[in-house]
Amino acid sequence: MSEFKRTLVTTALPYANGPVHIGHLAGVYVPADIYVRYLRLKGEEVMMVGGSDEHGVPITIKARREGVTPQDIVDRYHTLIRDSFKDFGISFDVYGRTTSDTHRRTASDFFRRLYDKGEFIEKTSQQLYDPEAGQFLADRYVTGKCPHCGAEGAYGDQCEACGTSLNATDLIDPRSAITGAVPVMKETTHFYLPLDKWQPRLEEWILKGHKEWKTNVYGQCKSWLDMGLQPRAVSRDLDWGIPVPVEGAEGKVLYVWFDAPIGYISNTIDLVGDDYTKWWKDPETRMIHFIGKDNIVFHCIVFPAMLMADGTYNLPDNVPANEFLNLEDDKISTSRNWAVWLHEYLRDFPGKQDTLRYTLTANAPETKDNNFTWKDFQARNNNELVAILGNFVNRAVVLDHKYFGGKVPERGELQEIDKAVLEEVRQAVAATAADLDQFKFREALRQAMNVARAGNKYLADTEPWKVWKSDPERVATILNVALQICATIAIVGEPFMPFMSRDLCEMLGIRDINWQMAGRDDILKAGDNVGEAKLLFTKIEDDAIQAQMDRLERIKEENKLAGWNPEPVKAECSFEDFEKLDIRVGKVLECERVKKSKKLLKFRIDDGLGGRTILSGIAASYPEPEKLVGTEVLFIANFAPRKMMGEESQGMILSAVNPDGSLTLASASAEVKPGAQVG
Ligand code: B3M
Ligand code: ZN
Repeated sequence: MSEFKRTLVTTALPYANGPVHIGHLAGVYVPADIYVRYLRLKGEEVMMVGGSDEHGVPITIKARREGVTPQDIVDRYHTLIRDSFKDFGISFDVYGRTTSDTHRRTASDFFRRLYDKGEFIEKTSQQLYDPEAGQFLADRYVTGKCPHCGAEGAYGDQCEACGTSLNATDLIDPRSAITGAVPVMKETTHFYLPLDKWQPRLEEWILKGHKEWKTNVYGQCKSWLDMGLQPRAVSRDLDWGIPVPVEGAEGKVLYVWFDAPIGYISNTIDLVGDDYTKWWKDPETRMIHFIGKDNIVFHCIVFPAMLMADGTYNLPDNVPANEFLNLEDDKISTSRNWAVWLHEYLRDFPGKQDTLRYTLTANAPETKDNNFTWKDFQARNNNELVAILGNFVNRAVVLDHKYFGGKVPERGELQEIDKAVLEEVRQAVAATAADLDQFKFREALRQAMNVARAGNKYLADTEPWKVWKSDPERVATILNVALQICATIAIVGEPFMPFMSRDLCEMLGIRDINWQMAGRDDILKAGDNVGEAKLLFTKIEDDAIQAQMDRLERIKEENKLAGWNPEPVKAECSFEDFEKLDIRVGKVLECERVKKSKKLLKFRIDDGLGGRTILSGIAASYPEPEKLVGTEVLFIANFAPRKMMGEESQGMILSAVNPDGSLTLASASAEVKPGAQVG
């Protein structure tokens, strides 16, 4: 890395149309933050750029639905998102927004420069148009059937079921997302970036020049390039966005994926003004884009082609894109509310940001989609952060106060076990760094935790509390070594768990940490003061986890109801056929479970004719059958008797099937004499 003087880290700009969730954190912001914190600790020059993506159709659709302006929507969510990132310690140097004046100007100038150089082609084509709304239907304004996988509800720019990126005109049976109308075709002219022109250079640059990129990223680029790049429209007929700065293009705005990546440049300008050229154009700066896998094509093909067309910018050096994080085995989805929202997490687990950062890194979806479960979250907190890291630090500090009044003790000669643990720590530190350099964050975290594991085992093996009476000098050495390891944890743990690191540094009285100190045996000097022990992590109890699982269960139920449709009506039935059925009202005299059956309840019914027994498969919906005694039910009286589980059933009790599959007994709405016929 030494041929570079500085590193510019960009993080995908989240759409300001909803809060951010654990998927955002795991895929982009936590790994990026770990990386920049690590570089800063090494003393490197680094800038971390973020911001909200405030254009695009999803924002206008949400605004329309809520009856507010798009600006209202982005103001609301930009603030919420920015605050969530701050709360989780994501250490942006700048967090901007694409509705800023700087961005409007920067993006507009960028387009104009390319236009003046003749880098666009203008094409007139037929596009989908909503005659009721009087508007062209680009991207998410149109939904229909995916031509690749057949899924319903695919968007005009992408099918979320199979991930294929689409053109609105590819959709089968398209519908306007605004009015539901069937779109018509209408002619319109747009500006296209001829990606095909850049294909040879892109191939040279990626396929030959960046074989070191992650396989998922390289593979996606290769398959795009193998398919052959096509010109791509970079303008839209919309009223929300940055106006196309060309005469005669009134009513057209820049396509959101044209303006959004320029947001990285605008936000840099917001922070450092004209000095932005140092970060964007100096070949000694390297640029790293942190993104999710659905953004790969835009960051590896489209944006680089834009930068090539301009000709004065650096290209990204690496794009360590992640796969997706699932939640409890199901795809995270904003529209289905299937997510853990960061602002809600903080309300439920105040002060536990590091636990989430830790869990998301330990399970990072680096090479394949991965899964977040609340049970795993609890186990990682209780069995790793509390039981290993927290326990070790706490023991070392408490024992130091007990035996040495809170001063770092002078150490005597090191024994084999002391040398061994210090060597183990040095190796873990080196391994952590090597993994971080290669964007392998889960493995890096495991190595960093090995420092705490080694320390914890060291205290368990040396048992200073047993040695104190016979050999206090030996205890001084042990605790000196243990406290040095604590200090290393504060350093190597900082990129991953900055809040823990801050508290631990304060406890140990160390300031101005840097990566080079990590693993050394003289970070703390004999005689230095050590503060009172303070718990770095606390246990998460079962009821807190249960509450989260219950919430998800409720959301699942709500989603089931929201997606429920009544069964289609059966084939026609004649009145004569209906009349053959003898439906009656009965009163329940007795009701109990049928032994050895999970499903069946046995009803004794007053049918006005001397009584009868009916078995019904509704036990799962009525766990307390005795409560049904005295209620009225409807039953079919003229079915032939039938044996079930060794008992005879003389009819069938009617019930309704609920969306969740449970059953509710049908009954008469007012009291009716047992035996009365229904018809
Ligand atoms: N807003 C898409 C997304 O959030 C988009 C990223 C822009 S990065 C320049 O997935
Ligand atoms: Zn599809």
